[in-house]
Amino acid sequence: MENRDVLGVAVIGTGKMGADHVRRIQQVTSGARVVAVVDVDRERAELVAGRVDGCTAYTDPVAAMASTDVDAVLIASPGAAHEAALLAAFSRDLPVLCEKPLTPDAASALRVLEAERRLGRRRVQVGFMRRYDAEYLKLKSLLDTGQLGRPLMLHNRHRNLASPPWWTSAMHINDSVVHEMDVTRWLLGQEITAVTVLFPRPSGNAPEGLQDPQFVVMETDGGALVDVEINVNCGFGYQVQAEVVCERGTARIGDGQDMVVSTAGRWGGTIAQDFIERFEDAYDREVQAWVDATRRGEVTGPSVWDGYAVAAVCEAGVRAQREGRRVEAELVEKPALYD
Ligand code: NAD
Ligand code: ISE
Repeated sequence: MENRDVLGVAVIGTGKMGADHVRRIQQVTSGARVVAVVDVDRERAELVAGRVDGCTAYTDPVAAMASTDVDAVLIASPGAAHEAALLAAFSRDLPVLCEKPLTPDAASALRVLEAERRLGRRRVQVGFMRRYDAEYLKLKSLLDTGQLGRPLMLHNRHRNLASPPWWTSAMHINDSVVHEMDVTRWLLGQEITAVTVLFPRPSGNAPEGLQDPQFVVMETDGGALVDVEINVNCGFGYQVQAEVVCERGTARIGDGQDMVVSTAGRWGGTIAQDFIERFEDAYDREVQAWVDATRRGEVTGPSVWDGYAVAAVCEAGVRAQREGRRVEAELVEKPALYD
């Protein structure tokens, strides 16, 4: 790989995110090209491969990784398929960008962590892409200056237009709030120690039987309190907002006011309709950062430790939902590889 000018990437999973990453690598990212795509749905893999010159379609990730054209792997299959793909990439010592969640539970995340530790060096950047969003980056820089004093509370609103038919109440945590869990640890530099989930009366927009919205409260080892309104059938768009309350002030992002139009006695703007639109720049920056680091022979960004820590907090969150009580999150000791 070090001898090639352009990184040859295999994209595993060519659904909504995978297909968008293929487009991104071909049209936006510099220093990389897609040489292989993999999907258990052969037609889907062939459709996406057909859009890219010199790209081969596979149905088996291991076969794609065996190709000498492949220098690096982007995993965008569903979370349950990530562990097998990660371990296959480790066995060929290939660098990986793995979409969130690292894996669906703490035990499998720990297996991945142990496998990477045995390699003796980091190989994986985990796809917690809020860390690459311009507004989140600005918020993080401000907090890091210490001008506002210590952070006391973090309020988050995470709203999706509508949930797909297969959505479950646990997915509010594992699929959506997983982002705020990472954001909390990264923005505040603190670990999450306990989770409580409260349920307001379900929205009439939500499918029958789905607990939506939910209100998640997290505690941190630095004494901060974090809340997340997760509302996956808000009906009006895709909104992700965060406000940090510090000792000497507050800072808020995500209001999306890049242009305000006044006309006919009203003023207002537009609301993004999905994550692809809202976080387009963040995905671009995330993938470029991965390609650049990989070409330098480095691994940067969210680590397998971050993926594991969030998986452990998710597990606490799902138990908190089921058992209707505050549940503490437990982490193993952090290996030196991730200091
Ligand atoms: P999707 O269902 O649209 O696509 C998944 C694709 O993977 C499908 O085409 C499916 O056939 C294929 N697949 C299933 N098992 C596979 C396997 N073992 N090997 C290869 N391909 C397999 O899902 P999506 O919305 O694109 O989500 C994919 C990943 O991206 C998930 O991890 C999800 O959490 C993540 N995601 C991240 C964001 C973000 O904002 N960062 C947004 C959406 C999804
Ligand atoms: C999706 O998988 C994502 O990661 C989006 O960023 C999130 O907003 C959405 O709720 C998830 O389903």
